[in-house]
Amino acid sequence: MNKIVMITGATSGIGLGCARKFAENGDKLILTGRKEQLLEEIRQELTSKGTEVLTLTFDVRDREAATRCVNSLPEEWRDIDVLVNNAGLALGLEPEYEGSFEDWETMIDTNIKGLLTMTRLIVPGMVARNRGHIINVGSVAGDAAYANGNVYCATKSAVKTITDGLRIDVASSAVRVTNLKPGLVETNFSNTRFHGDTERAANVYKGIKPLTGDDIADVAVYAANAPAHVQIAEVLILATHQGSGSVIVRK
Ligand code: 8X3
Repeated sequence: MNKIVMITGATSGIGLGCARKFAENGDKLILTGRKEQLLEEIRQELTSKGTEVLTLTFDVRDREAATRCVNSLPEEWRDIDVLVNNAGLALGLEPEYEGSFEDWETMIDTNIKGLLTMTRLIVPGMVARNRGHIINVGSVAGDAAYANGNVYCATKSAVKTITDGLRIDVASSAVRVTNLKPGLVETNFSNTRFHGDTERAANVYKGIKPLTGDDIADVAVYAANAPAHVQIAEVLILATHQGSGSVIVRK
C-alpha cells in the first residue's frame, strides 16, 4: 500500500538514503530539514522519478516552527503512516570534563528534544487512526558509552529509552515502533562531529568499509513493510569489521 512517510533530517546521510529508498518503494514523502535549497533539490530529483514529495523547512529544535509546519499540512498529507525520526548529530569527541556546553546543548536539543517534539506532534494521529509506524534512528552509541563519546552516547541511550517507552505506550494500538541502531556509517556525521575538520573525519572511516545511509534505509523500509502483526522493535546494524561501538578492526 502507498504510505505517507515523513522523514526528518532528510537532506543528507541516513535521512537522504531513507528518502530515496522509500521513494523506490512507491511511497509519498514529507521531507523535513533546515536547508530549503537542498530539500528542493531532493524534491526535484524524486518527483522527476514519479514520487509525490512535500517539503517542510524547519529545525526540529524549534518547537514552534515544527508545530506550525505540521499544522500547515494539506488535508491529503495529514495521515502520516511512517515517521522516521532521523534528525540528529554528534558534536565533539573529547573527554567529558573538557566538552563544550554549546555542543552538548545542540545534541540534547536535537537528538532528544527534537525527536520528542516530532513524536508528540505526529503520534496522536497515528493512535487515533490505529495505524502507523515510528522509526527512530538511535545508534550503537546508545548501547554503551565509548571513549570521548559521553554526551552523544547519552543522547542515543535516551533515544533507546524513549523508543522503548513509546512502544509500551502504544502497545494497545496497531502502531509499531522501531529503534534502528547504526554503527559506523559514512555520511556527513564525522565532518559535523569534528566541526568541519575533514582530515580527522576521513580517518574515522580509514581501513574499514563503513556502512552507507542506503544500508540503514534498507532496514527502515524492511521494518515498514513487515506484515502488520510483526514489529521490528530494534535493529543493531554494524559494519562487518566493527565488533561494537568501540571495537573497529582496520586493515
Ligand atoms: C553513530 C555511530 O559509533 O560513530 O551513531 O557513534 S558511532
